[in-house]
Amino acid sequence: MASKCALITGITGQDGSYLAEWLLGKGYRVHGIVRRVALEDPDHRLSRLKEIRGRLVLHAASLESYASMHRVVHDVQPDECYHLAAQSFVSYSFDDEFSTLNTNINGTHFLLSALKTLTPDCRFYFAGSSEMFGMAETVPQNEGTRFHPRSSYGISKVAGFDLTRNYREAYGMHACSGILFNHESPRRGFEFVTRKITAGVARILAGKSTELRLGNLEALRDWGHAREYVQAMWLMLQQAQPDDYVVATGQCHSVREFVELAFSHVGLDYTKFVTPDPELYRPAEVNVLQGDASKARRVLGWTHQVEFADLVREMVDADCRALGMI
Ligand code: G4F
Repeated sequence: MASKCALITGITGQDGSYLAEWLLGKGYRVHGIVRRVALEDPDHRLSRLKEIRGRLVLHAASLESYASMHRVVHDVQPDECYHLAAQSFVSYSFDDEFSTLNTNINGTHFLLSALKTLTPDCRFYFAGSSEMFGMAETVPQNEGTRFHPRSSYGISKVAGFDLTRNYREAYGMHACSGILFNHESPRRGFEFVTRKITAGVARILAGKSTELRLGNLEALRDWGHAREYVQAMWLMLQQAQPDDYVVATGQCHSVREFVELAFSHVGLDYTKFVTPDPELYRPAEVNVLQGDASKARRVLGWTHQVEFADLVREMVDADCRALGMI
């Protein structure tokens, strides 16, 4: 039997790179959609893919253009499509609501529409987010918890979730959403708080910096390891029936706990280096996110393995290693 073909949007990011590795390991032919600038600056923009670059087929295309999505789907004829690309930084979505809504909602819609027209049997994964829960009524949150997004990013993800469910119900597509809680790794972008902290710790240890400016330290998040979360995406598309799943560890910690552990791992006291910066507070914060992944555990057989403290230590070690500190 011929190997399956997967198409990944957002393949250059943290999740895309782990997912591509996972699918290659399963014998898939893996295609990815990237921005044209990424192909022109591969050392920088394709850095997470450097080990596997020769085994991937990359297509330059824009999520903002239906014609370009149509062309890629037509050329690739995927069996499975993982739609991970998005403007995914919540803070930035307050600075530019228009481009966040435009890219995230239209990108999902264009892709679903192209798949429905050209490859209606293709299985589709949408990267939903715990940000959809926002100011949630209950803790922990599961698939039945009402959405109350607190940013245009969260709103765009609710729209993508609804589009995905609608294509499933209206056109019979095997379309699933993963409602993933925060997931991190040494490949995380520097704009997100976990990597900002671990990179900051390494710079302070290396004598390249003396302070780390942070916003709300009391926010609570459910942090897992991204390498494990992409396996849940794949499992969703292997089920006979399409459905939506929360993916989370079920444990939550404050940003302050993350900071304290990251600094203490290298023998530093965070109170000497962390400076609160009101500019970094969000106009509307999501205070508590904690997921209940019992459905994913029951149906997919998925459960997290990497615990919070190990995740923090792995990220700090990786950033220290990159600066030659260990
Ligand atoms: O790391 P963050 O920027 O992640 P956030 O907003 O929770 O969103 C991430 O996870 C979502 C899944 O739930 C994804 F959908 C989304 O795409 C993204 O990957 O911020 C985490 C918390 C926030 O409460 C924020 O206010 O950290 C707080 N924080 C405190 N100081 C900070 C900072 N966040 C950032 N980015 N930078 C700070 O200096």
